[in-house]
Amino acid sequence: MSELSSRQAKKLSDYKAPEFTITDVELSFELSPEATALTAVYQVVSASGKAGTLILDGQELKLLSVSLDGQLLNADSYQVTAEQLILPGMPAKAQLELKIELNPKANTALEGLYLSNGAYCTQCEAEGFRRISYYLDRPDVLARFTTHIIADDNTYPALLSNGNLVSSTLLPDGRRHVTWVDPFPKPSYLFALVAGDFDCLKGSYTTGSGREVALEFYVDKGNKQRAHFALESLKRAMLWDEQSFGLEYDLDVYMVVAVDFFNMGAMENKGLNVFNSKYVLADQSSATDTDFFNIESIIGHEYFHNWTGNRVTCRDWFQLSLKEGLTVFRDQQFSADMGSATLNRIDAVKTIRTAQFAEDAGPMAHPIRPQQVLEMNNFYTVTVYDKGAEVIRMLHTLLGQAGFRKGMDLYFKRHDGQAVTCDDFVSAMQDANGRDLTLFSRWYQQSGTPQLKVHSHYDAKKREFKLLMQQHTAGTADQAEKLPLLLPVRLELLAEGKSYPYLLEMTEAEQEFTFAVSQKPIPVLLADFSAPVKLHYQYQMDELLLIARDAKDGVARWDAIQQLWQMQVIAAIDAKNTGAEYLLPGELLEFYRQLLAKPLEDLAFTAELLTVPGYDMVAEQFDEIPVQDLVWVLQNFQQQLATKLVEQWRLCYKSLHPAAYQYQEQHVAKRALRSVCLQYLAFVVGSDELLRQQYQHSDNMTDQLAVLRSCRTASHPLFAELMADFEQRWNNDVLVLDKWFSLSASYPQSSVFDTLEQLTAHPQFSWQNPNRVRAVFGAFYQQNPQMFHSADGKGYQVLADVVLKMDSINPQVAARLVTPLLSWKRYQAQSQLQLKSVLQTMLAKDLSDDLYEKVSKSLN
Ligand code: 0A1
Ligand code: ZN
Repeated sequence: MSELSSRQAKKLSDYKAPEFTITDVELSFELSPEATALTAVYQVVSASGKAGTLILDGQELKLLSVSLDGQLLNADSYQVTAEQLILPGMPAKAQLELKIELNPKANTALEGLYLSNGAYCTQCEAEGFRRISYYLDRPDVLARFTTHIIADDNTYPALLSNGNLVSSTLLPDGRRHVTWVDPFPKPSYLFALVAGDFDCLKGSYTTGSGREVALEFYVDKGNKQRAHFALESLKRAMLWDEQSFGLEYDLDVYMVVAVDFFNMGAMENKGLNVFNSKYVLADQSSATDTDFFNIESIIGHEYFHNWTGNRVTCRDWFQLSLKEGLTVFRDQQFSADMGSATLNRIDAVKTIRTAQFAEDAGPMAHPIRPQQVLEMNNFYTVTVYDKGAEVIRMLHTLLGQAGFRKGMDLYFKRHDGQAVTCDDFVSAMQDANGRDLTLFSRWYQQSGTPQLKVHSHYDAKKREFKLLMQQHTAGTADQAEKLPLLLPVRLELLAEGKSYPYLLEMTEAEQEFTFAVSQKPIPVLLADFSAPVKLHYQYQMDELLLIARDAKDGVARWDAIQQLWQMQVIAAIDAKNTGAEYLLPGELLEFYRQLLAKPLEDLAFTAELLTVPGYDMVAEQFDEIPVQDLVWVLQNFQQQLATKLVEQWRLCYKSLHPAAYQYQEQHVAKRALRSVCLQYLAFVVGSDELLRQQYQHSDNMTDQLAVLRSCRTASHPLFAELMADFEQRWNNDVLVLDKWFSLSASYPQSSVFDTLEQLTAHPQFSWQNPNRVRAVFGAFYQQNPQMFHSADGKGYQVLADVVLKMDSINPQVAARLVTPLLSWKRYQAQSQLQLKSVLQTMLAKDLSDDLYEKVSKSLN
């Protein structure tokens, strides 16, 4: 794997249109776990009308034969390399037939054709189709697919592929032969095949124009009851896309298959979505409110891809944000319309401020349209997805709802059925609105987090308020020089008890804005987080508290409290370093006291305001992260709030009587606030009874898990006992048991290292299943900073060993798990040395491209 040829990065600037294309594909699979026989027939056409050399992509394939226009070719008339099938002398138009043998059982990378608990399934994005057959495996080659599947009818009653089922025949030998035809030309990454024995939940949806669509959810036997919520979510998503964008579904059937073995969340294959089962299956006793929320949002996301991704797809993989940024924006708007817009926005802001800002500051920094890629799977990132969505949101902000819709309409009118670029998208927005977006396009080219510094001045005589704004983006690992960007800055001026809204457009490195106001206002800057930047403005504590009470925008109110906490963190660390005790200021306690005495109407928003920011959020403010100080300070703050307001937490908790479980906005909100109270109460003595009561008597997973989490975070003595009970209860339900795995791995005490060993020896643990590995080790590094960064470097060593082990099983998962080790430059001297050393050891091994790209970059 380490020879140079496989380490060639591809560049956006090297893009060339394909010399040959494939217009029609006919695939016939005879399924067998270790020797699936595939016959692939392609209609190949040269773009120039001339004969030439056809080069197809392929990986780890056993090629049995090649025929051209019905003639079997001699092995010396073509060439097979580790990654290509080269056919010189290809006529301008020909039919190519390949026979290939596949071993799905041996496929632990979960790309291409593999087995998940005995069911066949595929994953082809980004470059997985080349593990099924030799092909022009690039998104700008669009072909009509016909798929035949032949398999034993008893063992695999469900034989599925893209498009519409056109025939199904029982063969004399007990096998069934089905044929699927997908009328929409598509790139190979959207191909899918599934074969298995499932329970099927059926529903239907009638589109606005009267098309009857069958909806089918294929789930493991016995799980049908847990698929209802996903089915209803799908119907809501279908209706929403019609109402919001005028977009209807286009096939007779929409299928969703839930599988246990999956590298990501879900996949939008045309007409046949494949989902990680954790994003389909839910009921009140096994899933939390957050699980329900995620299911609706991901079901929406994959459905919305049918237009933004499938009908209009990407020209090349550098354009990934064309479909992903846009589709995340669409799923965020959907979720906002299904629930609380403010809370959804707060969630998105948290993602940007933690993971995305961290990515910008680390060795893998890249623009939302990357310029260079070694392994495409490494670019399914929070930058491409979530910052990509922020970029779309800024367009929405600048053009307004109606202007944005005009742009979308023009985009579909121009590009339906095509593979296009991000520039094509921006052009449609520009042309539909008669507005020059040249400067805006820089967001696609430039990586990094802009810093926005703001100073204000009030001239009482002139009654003028001035804002001096400066933007600066520091160089990133991939790009030293940066230019000013177009920043939409939403602003409220709070004065005379009123809020005056503005939308500023900053286009220069430095700009001054003047406002006529009759008294000195308090500026609420970057309301709704209108641009993905780091804002610096010297607020006073009383100003922040006022914003938290009076701003119109909910995100700004929440953000004011976040900033207040950031100030406390800095002050507390300073105090700690001088050995002094730091007490939270009275004003802040008073704000909390009042909020608890009289929660806002929106209980979920109240819960957000009452929550001390998480470690990740606080850490991102530091160039060099003082990990243990932060962990200590955040713990100390919770302890102080718990003790000083103990009666208030108790009263508030008691006032929120639980009702019979429903996944419904007000109910979710009430549980959220109740959980926040419980979390604080776990820090004070005398809460055992209350914790135990809630654990034993609640009728839903949300409330039970809240108890376990509270005990974990406060290192409460009840933790061990309740966890043992939980394990026993859910031992046979791996999806639920993953919650137990995560809680165990995030226990913030040194005993966790023994625990990790026990967890990987657990009968339900499997290195082959990404959900299990992530449940344990993802939780360990994401939710246990204290132990992951333990002074002896043990946490780093443990993760490095796991990454190496995983690299030989599933490189994609390994390359995701390695992320926290890469940003060694952000930590203190001792940790830097330890991290660097584990990375160097890793680099000396024979790594997959996935892992090599990340580790080598981090050591540059
Ligand atoms: N397109 C999917 C995400 C996805 C990407 C890659 C995968 O395997 C390598 C799987 C899924 C989405 O955005 O939902
Ligand atoms: Zn997507």
